[in-house]
This record gives sequence, structure tokens and C-alpha cells, in this order.
Amino acid sequence: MRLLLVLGDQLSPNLSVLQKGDKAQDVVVMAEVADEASYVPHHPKKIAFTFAAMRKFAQTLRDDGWTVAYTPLDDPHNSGSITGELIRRASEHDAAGVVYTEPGEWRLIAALGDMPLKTHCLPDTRFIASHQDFDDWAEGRKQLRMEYFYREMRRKTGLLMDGDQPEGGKWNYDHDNRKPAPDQVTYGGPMQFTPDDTIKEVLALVADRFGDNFGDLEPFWFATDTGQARQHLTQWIKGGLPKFGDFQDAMLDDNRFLYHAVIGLYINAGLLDPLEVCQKVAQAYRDGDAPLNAVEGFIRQIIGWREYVRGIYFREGPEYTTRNALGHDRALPAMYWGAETKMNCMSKAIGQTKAEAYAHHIQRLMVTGNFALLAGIDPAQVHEWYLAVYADAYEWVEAPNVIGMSQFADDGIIASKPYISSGNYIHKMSDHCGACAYRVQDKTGEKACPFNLLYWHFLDRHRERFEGNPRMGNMYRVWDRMDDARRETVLSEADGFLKKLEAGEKV
Ligand code: FAD
Ligand code: DLZ
Ligand code: SF4
Repeated sequence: MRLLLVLGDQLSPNLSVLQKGDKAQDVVVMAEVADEASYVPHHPKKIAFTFAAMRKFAQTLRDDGWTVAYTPLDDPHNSGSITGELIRRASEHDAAGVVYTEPGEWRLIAALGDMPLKTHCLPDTRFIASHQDFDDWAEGRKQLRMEYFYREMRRKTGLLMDGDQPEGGKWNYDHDNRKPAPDQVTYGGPMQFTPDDTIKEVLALVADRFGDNFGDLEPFWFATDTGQARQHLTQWIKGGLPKFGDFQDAMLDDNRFLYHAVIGLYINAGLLDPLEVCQKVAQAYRDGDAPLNAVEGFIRQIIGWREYVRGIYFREGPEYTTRNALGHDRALPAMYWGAETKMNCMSKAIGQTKAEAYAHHIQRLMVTGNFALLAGIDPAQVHEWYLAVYADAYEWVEAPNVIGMSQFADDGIIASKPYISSGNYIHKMSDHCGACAYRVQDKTGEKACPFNLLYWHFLDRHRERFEGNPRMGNMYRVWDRMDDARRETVLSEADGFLKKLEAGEKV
């Protein structure tokens, strides 16, 4: 007999290790362990979601005839690590070896490879592109543009294809998306589930062990099995999808989810299959229930961006997370861990992250990410924060988004220019500025929006690197047209702001 490892983000019946396993002889190993629960200070809701979904998945496997050796966190024999549990179970069952599906993190890949047991690693086939597919596509290209990779994925899956042409004649309908914040949101947000007895037990355990971590454990409403996640998906396709494209980039003070799918955590943990999700979404278009701009935009996020960032993570190797192309070294400000800030946009994005272990893409990219980049925060600290606080965060997907897309720390592998903006972008896409202590119209002075000051500070301090970038020339021309005195004021006020930030003052 062999041991078959199933990790907390591998909760899929079609997982390669289960497909290759033998129900009659092999033993499935699942373990809640201190190492996985604390390699970063995960949000308590993320830990509870993982443990609850693991426990329910183990039961589904047992009902399906598998033998499962499951270690709860509070088992007195728990060795505290995945490898420790495999070694313990191997001697308990006199196992001939361990088979596992490749984990989504270099750290764990290395640990499993180093075990004093016979091991066999299988590819994770829950993705559309294998490592080889991605490398074949990337080979010989000067720039790895997501848009071209995405077209390959459309052809490969046949999603939204009309023969060999894209549905409607265009590959990308983003031109119709990205409208400013709506006055009214007609979708009521993600489906919320009442904790059953399994979840209540997990909540008590997490409150006891991880109650001091940043984040609110309750109310806990996530789906924790495939049935629930599918119910949530059906509700979103009906109520959220039709306007998903239009308001994908909008932000509101009083609405945390707008038309977003809130589905990344379920797909990444294995409760939903990405292709199944896209097929259901494409069906809504064929049935006339959702417009092409919304459906194409959503499918692009999944078969385009999601697959592309995974390709980058595995292609770039384990040291990707340590890159720091811009030499940023400021400590992550306390406001990221809940300290008060006068910036309303930051307060809203971080506040909802604390409450829900969720923020949508533009909050992550253009509010918390933008601020960290403008303020010159050490990208490794930014990366650890994102990995800790979001329920959908695993390194393979989080690191390329943070190190690459958001912080430009990989020197432009993912982003052709840094995602930076002044307060004006946030003002255009949200209603945050109206209720802010700062004034978005003010470019200098006591109440000047910090994004306005730091924007120019960033461009000025990285002039050598970016002034030749064809997509940034305009920005430098605007800066150069300002008179010297104004430029000096902007830079010295930005320096003053950064000093206060470093001193831990409320900014
Ligand atoms: P929707 O807006 O409804 O989008 C649908 C789905 O598309 C998502 O669920 C996700 O599966 C996929 N998707 C969209 N954009 C991306 C992307 N850039 N990369 C990968 N998948 C994408 N996504 C994660 O899954 N885990 C992370 O840890 C993560 N960290 C991020 C950090 C930063 C700085 C940024 C800018 C983005 C990050 N993303 C991450 C991508 C994206 O923000 C989230 O997938 C999305 O916000 C999840 O919410 P949703 O399910 O409501 O997504
Ligand atoms: C995120 C997480 C947490 C909090 N706890 C566990 C755990 O106790 N046991 C487990 O198998 N997996 C857990 N996970 C998910 C893993 O960290 C994830 O499998 C790796 O990061 C690889 O993506
Ligand atoms: Fe954010 Fe500036 Fe608007 Fe305040 S004024 S909400 S800091 S963008």
C-alpha cells in the first residue's frame, strides 16, 4: 500500500493522486498542521475555511470508499508538519511510499522532495495549461504578454470560439468594461452559509489557536464544500455576472463585493473546477442571460490571468518572491494590520480585508498595492501580507500578482509599466474621496491626497529606470512642465509624509 497525500488546497475528486490511487489498498493522508497554518499569520477566516473544507472533503472520500488517515490540529500525536505526518503515517501503515500531486508552493515542493521516504510526484492536472504548455508558449518570446497566452487558452478550451474565430469577432471586450462606481448595486453579494456542527468545532479551534491573528473570524459564511460552492456560483451567474464587466473596477464605501464572483477561494482550494465554472458562464451567454463583455471578461480572468500567473510562478523559480528590482526597503506600515489611517480608500480596503478575508482586484491593485509601491515598501513584506490576509491566497497565484503585477519587483516580467496612479483614478472609480480627511483635488498643502504627492515622488526617484518607457513618457512630460518651486514643494511634502509614515504617526 501507498500513502496518497491530499493538501488543503487540493480538495478535488479529480485530483491526479486520487485518480492514480487504489481505493482498495492505499491510504489517503490529510493533516491540519501548525507549519501550514503559520508560515504566514493567515487570516483566521482563511484557516477556518481550509480546515472546515478539509474535514468535509475527508468525509466525502470516506463515503466514497477511501480509507483516510486524517490528523486534526489538536491531535496529541500531530507532528506539526506535512512531512512529519507522512513519516508518522508511513510507519503506522508500513507504507511502500508516498504519492502526491505537486503542491502550489516551492517551499512544500522542496520539503516533500527531501523526505526520507520513497516519493512520487504527479502533475496537478486541474489547470488548463501544464508547465510544459506554458514553457512551450513562452519559449523564444521577448515579452510574455497575457493577452496572447489567453488566445491560446481560448483555442485550447474552445470557450467563446466560433470555429477558429473569437465569438463576436474580438478576443477582448474590455473596452466596454470598467465603468465608474454605480449609484445602485442590484446584486445582493455572495451566498452566505450558516455554520454547521463541523464548522462550529473548527471555529472554536481557530479562535483558540489563532484568535490573535489579524482578521475577524466571525461571522463565518463561506461555502465549505462543492455543493455549496456550486449553489453560490449559480446565484452569482444569475445576479452578478450580467453586470460583472461593467463594474469590475468600481469601488464603493458601502458595498464590499459589487458584482464580483467571490469565487477565487473556492476554485483555488479545489471545491470548484475552473473549466466547469467557465463552461457555466459561457452557457449563460448562449442562453442570452449575460452580455459578451461580462462573459468574455470573466473567462479571461480564469483561463487567461489565473493560468498565466501560475505559468510565471513555476517558470521563474523559488527565488521569485525575493526580487526587489526597485530597491524598496520601507517597512510595511501598521495600517495594513489595522492601525487607523485618515485615507478613506485604504481604510475601506483594509477594513473589509479584516472583516471578510476578501478585497476585489482593484482594491488590491490600485489601493493597497498602489500605495505600497508609491511609498517604497519592501516587496517581500507586501508579499507576506497578501499571502496572509486573503482567503484565496496561495503563493503560486499571490506572488506573481504581488511581486510582479503590483510591485514591479520582478522588473517588468508581468507588467510592462508599474501600476501607479494619483488619487484621481481612485476618485474616478469610487465614492471614497467624498468621505476622506484628505482632498483629492489638492496636489499640495496640508490636505493634499497622499497618492497625489507620492505619485510624483515615485516617478522622480525612479526617473532613470522609467523615463524611457514609451508608456510613461507623458507622465514625465507633465512633471517636467511644472515649475521648479512646485516640484520642490511636492517632493518635500511627500518626504514629510513618508517620515510620518515611518514614525508610525496616523496618516
Ligand atoms: P473576480 O473579480 O470575480 O474574478 C474572477 C476570477 O478570476 C477570480 O476568482 C480568480 O480566480 C480569477 N482572477 C482574476 N484576476 C486574476 C489574477 N490577476 N490572477 C489570478 N487569478 C485571477 N487571486 C488569487 O486567487 N489569489 C491571490 O492571492 C491573489 N492575490 C492578488 C494580489 C494582488 C496584489 C492583486 C492585484 C491581485 C491578486 N489576485 C489574487 C487576483 C484577483 O484580485 C483575485 O483573484 C480576485 O480579487 C478574487 O476575487 P473574485 O473571486 O471575486 O474575483
Ligand atoms: C493554507 C493552509 C492552511 C492554513 N493549513 C493547511 C493545513 O493545515 N494542511 C494542509 O494540508 N494545507 C493547509 N493549507 C494549504 C497549504 O498551505 C497549501 O497546500 C500550500 O500552500 C501549497 O499551495
Ligand atoms: Fe484615497 Fe486620496 Fe481619495 Fe482620500 S482623497 S480616499 S486618500 S484617493
